[in-house]
Amino acid sequence: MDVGFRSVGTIILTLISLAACSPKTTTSVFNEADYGSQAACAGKALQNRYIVQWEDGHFTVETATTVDKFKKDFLEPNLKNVRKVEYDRVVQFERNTDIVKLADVDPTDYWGQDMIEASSVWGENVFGQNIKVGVIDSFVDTTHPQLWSNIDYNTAEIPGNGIDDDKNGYIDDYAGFTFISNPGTGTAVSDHGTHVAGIIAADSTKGYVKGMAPQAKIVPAPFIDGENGGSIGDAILALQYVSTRGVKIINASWGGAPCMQSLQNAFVELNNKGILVVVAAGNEGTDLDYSPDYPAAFNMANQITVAAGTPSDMMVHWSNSGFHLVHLAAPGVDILSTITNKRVGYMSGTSMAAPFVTGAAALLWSDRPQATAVEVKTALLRSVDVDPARQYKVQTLGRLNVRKALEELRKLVP
Ligand SMILES: [Ca+2]
Ligand SMILES: [Ca+2]
Repeated sequence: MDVGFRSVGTIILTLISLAACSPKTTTSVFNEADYGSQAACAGKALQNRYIVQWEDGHFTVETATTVDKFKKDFLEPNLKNVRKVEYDRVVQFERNTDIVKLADVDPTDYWGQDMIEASSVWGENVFGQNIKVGVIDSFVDTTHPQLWSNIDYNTAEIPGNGIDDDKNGYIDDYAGFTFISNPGTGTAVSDHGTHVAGIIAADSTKGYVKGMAPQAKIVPAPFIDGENGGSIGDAILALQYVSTRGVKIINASWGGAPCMQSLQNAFVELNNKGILVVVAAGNEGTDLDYSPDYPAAFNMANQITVAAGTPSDMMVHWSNSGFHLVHLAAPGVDILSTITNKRVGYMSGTSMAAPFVTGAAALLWSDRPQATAVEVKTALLRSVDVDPARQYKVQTLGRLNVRKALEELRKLVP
């Protein structure tokens, strides 16, 4: 199987180098044929929005009423400086149910943190100090008593005055920045982002939830409002934003992007900046090696893709898997974390498993700030717990153990 993957890679590289030698045209940077013409690319497209990557690597999202107008008014005049254009599309959260479980919640249920031996790391005064984490998700309730002190506030920005005080291109980005152009229906605010943020960095001294890295700082960059999903273009803008805010790690608990070269290019930009991206494998119960889904299946050097395990330390049936493309498992069923309106509740999904790995990476990096993203990833993957009787269907066959991961990183980075 490995040989097969390598030969596919060789063909792609050849095509790219040929394309680089040809003169650039509107058709070569914007292949409209990918729009709805391939079954694998049949994601819901947002037809009036175009993701543009410029030759210097940065991204914008452009709008136009028709594709002809876009090409004539935007693409042709800017062609020299544009590297790639794609239609924008919709992606969804990787959660198993839309419902937060509030009944039968045990507010002292730390099965996930216990299984991966987090308290052993906390016992060494390793809490994620000085590490910033980007949460690309839905709204994060920064007023939650367990979260407000662990938000990375941009103190050069005065909130709420409608002015970009620090001139970084984002107006009022005091507690992160919002990138939502595909609004949800109804009025309910999704708890997803608040729950994910709490698993990573809830302040365990201020309530029930034990965040993995309780002194790390979150940079919220919401791009999904709720049940309608969010736009890939907004996700890319959010990834780009947090990368300018000094984050070492980004949590991406969403997926379902079909054939998105732009999103992969955005991951390449993050890789160039040494940022680690932790991605939820998805909850369709499929094998990503055979039915790839993005960003989970990008397989970038700076990427970790996470499956979900149960309290009995087995792969949960709805978790996506893959011996090649999914790296490890982490707790993902009935996970206690922060939700809106100052509450706590359970949620389940690979969306909940990924932030355990994100928080573990923050712990490791705070202990070895000089480590590279690849070293942190290597330590996390080399140190998983493997039970021969019930191996996970993932590359490492095992489940996160943050105590062993820290030992491994200290060997790698003495
Ligand atoms: Ca600003
Ligand atoms: Ca301001």
